[in-house]
Amino acid sequence: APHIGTGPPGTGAQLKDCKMPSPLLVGPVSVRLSSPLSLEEIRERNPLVLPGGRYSPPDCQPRHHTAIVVPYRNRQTHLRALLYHLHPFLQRQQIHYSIYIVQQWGNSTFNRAKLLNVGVREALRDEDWGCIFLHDVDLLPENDHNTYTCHNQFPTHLSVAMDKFRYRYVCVYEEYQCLYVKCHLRFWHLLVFVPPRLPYPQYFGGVSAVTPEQYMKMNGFPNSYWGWGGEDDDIAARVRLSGMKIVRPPVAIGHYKMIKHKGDRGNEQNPRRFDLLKRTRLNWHSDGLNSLTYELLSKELQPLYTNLTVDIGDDP
Ligand code: UD2
Ligand code: MN
Repeated sequence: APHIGTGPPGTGAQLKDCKMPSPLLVGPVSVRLSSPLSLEEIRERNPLVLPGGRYSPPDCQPRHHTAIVVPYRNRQTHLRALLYHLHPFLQRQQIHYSIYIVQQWGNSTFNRAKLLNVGVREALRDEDWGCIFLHDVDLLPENDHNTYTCHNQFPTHLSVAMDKFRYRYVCVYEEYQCLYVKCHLRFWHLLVFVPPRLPYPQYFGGVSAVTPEQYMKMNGFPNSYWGWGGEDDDIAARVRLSGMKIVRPPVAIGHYKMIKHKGDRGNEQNPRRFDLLKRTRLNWHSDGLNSLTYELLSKELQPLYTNLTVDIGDDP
């Protein structure tokens, strides 16, 4: 379908389709976090980014239209690091994109998946995005061959190799399902490989992507996971339950730097996550996009991102 929306100034002119792959790609980049710049400095370095954090390549017609949705509360320095790295990264890929920061209002328990639902719905009000990225604020892509576009059939999981795990692939063989067990200690991750077609959730946290069609098919994401953990496995289970599978880039390009951090106040481990996960099969039809309620308190077009402040309620 032809893209309808707000292009860059002067879209009236006939532009040639952007080349694929983009000639601007540089491959691996070293991501350093030493001195994060101010928002003003980041803005100066990205003069073609429009208010709301929108961008479209100035000299070719983009083939891809991607909204980046970031669940967020109180991570200022991470946000700056993300904007600093992501804007040039996406511009080198010559895609038309916009960055949405979905900020949970108030002190209620954090709910990542519900914020993602809000972000998807609000982003689709703005434009007919072909692809929606679900992006943690603290993950920085380290190779621009990892394109921020969607697979037309299946949801994509992008952050397959993180520095924290010495870039070990979370799923070594595509044909093997990967059971990702999060242990009681916050940063202990145990990898167990199981034969295909067993009913285990696949790892889908960090950075992942869906088309609007894929999103509708899986009834979006759960609204019922308050606090840390479980929601990513629920989303992975929905992918499978709705008849899809997860696709991934090769390990060599799915590299991410994970900003080190402690647990946040208001996002304590969710003790109900194991019980909830047992019921995904029963609940995914009724808990998700079709049961989403929230109040959008404000929508601001900041220079480098669109800020959505939202009241999503509290853990009942
Ligand atoms: C893992 C997953 C993450 C999510 C989480 C469990 C990876 C790489 N990431 O991350 O996708 O499934 O476990 O919920 O596997 N956030 C805020 N403010 C807060 C709390 C969270 O902005 O107070 C946002 C922020 O975008 C952050 C994300 O939520 O990156 C995930 O929270 P986390 O970073 O505390 O969780 P982590 O690193 O264990
Ligand atoms: Mn994190």
